[in-house]
Amino acid sequence: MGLLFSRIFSSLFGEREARILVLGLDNAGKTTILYRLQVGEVVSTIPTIGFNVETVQYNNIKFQVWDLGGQTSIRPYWRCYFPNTQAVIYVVDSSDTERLSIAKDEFHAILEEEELKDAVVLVYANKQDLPEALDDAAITEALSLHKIKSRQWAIFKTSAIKGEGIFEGLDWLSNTLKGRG
Ligand SMILES: Nc1nc2c(ncn2[C@@H]2O[C@H](COP(=O)(O)OP(=O)(O)OP(=O)(O)O)[C@@H](O)[C@H]2O)c(=O)[nH]1
Ligand SMILES: [Mg+2]
Repeated sequence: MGLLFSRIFSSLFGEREARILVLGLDNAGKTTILYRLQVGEVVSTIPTIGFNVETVQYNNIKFQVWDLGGQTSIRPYWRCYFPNTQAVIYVVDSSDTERLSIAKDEFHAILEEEELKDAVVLVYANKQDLPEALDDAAITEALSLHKIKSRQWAIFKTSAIKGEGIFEGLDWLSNTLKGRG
């Protein structure tokens, strides 16, 4: 009985899939995060021209994770990937204080996109291992996260290099997506 129940349960809820976009300025750590999620290790990266895509099975959700290049000249192509996206992971280099206002502008431009209006937003305040990194409260302020209306969002402090915070964020994401039925 228990086995039957768990089979029915997993057939109802186990095959859930979610398409996730990982966005943020160049050098934020997006590709490092993608491979932390996928292989659980630090992989040496080069700047992404185009995209990387990997599948990550976590908490009964099959995440299809799209990691897009963040250089200025590549950002206009992000929109090609917007349709059918359930969540955006926005990665910020918390030590790159000079470019925080650009990171904020790009972030709010994403929020205004019609095709992403139903996507939940997870912000990673990355590179927390660096001494000059701003914490999550400061990044919340710098990105004006509290201005977000009618959308579920969260921010987590992460260090992709140390492997900290990333799965905590993914826990939030999977619970939030499951809660949406
Ligand atoms: N100290 C520190 N360095 C990090 C962290 N995450 C990524 N990096 C480093 O930051 C650099 C850029 O990382 P990538 O993952 O390639 O950055 P990206 O966001 O994919 O950049 P683009 O592909 O150009 O958009 C690499 O040298 C990484 O090793 C982190 O948490 N801490
Ligand atoms: Mg990259």
